[in-house]
Amino acid sequence: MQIIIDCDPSPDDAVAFLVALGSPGELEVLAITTVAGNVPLPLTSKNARKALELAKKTGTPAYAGAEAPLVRKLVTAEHVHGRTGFDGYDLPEPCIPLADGFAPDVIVDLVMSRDPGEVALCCLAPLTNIALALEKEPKLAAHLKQIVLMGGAFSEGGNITPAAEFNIFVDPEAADKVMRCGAPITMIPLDCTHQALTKQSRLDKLRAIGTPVSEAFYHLLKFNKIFDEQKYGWEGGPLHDATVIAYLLAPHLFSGRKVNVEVECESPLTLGMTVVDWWAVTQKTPNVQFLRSIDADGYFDLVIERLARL
Ligand SMILES: [Ca+2]
Repeated sequence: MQIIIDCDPSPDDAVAFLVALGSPGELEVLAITTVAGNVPLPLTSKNARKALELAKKTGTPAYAGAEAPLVRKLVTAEHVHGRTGFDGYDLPEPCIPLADGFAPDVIVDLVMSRDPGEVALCCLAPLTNIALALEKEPKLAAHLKQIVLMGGAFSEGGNITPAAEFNIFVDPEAADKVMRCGAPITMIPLDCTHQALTKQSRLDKLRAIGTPVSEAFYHLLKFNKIFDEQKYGWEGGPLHDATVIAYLLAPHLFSGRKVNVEVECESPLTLGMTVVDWWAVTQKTPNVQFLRSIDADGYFDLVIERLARL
């Protein structure tokens, strides 16, 4: 399957695209596209290239996209990932440049230059780039194989406000546009990712791979884990974004159902909340395959197995 990975690295984004790059038999990564989110755009774009260079995957182009949400001021998450977005391990400044092109334009070009149903979008960040691409090319949604995104929540509540998950909260207007676009959408919310924790035993298995990639991500994820353990009182932090790639590789690790999902774009109290009609109490057409549980051990085994190939 051909995929484009839209992200705002933070370590879990990078783990996601490295798992994809470690799976060449199943996934062909056409491009990494970056957006402002966890940290501002120059840093997400730099972190993406740091991770590509670390894994010696510099043949995969990285394109920068939107530096701010569609209509709102950017909200970032340095409180989780540190000032750089990659705190916890010093990786060298990247040598490879960004590829030439604006990410939303590149997404349109890559998808529309192929047959319908060939390319899937993997969305690991605020959905600004995707909304801009959908705006630019009205036929894009019908041309996509699918959109798989990490974002939102149902019964788990929010992680940036009591009601909202970060990726959706940062650009709710973009998320709303995506939810309504008509492409097949699979959504992996906090309800799933909060079951997938970087327990020390799992991080130890990662480190035991014994490569530069595993050593770096052991420390980067350990840095994130400290914040999450204090916040939630759990053993480990959620490894959110790699679930998107894991779903493409091993959908049997997940379960959920097709439901209607809408995004709150107005209320100051619940801005960015994903309103999930789990019990079909409305007659609204289901627009999202909403995943609610994950086999966490199977997920981490898969992630570690694929990272070991790099
Ligand atoms: Ca992300």
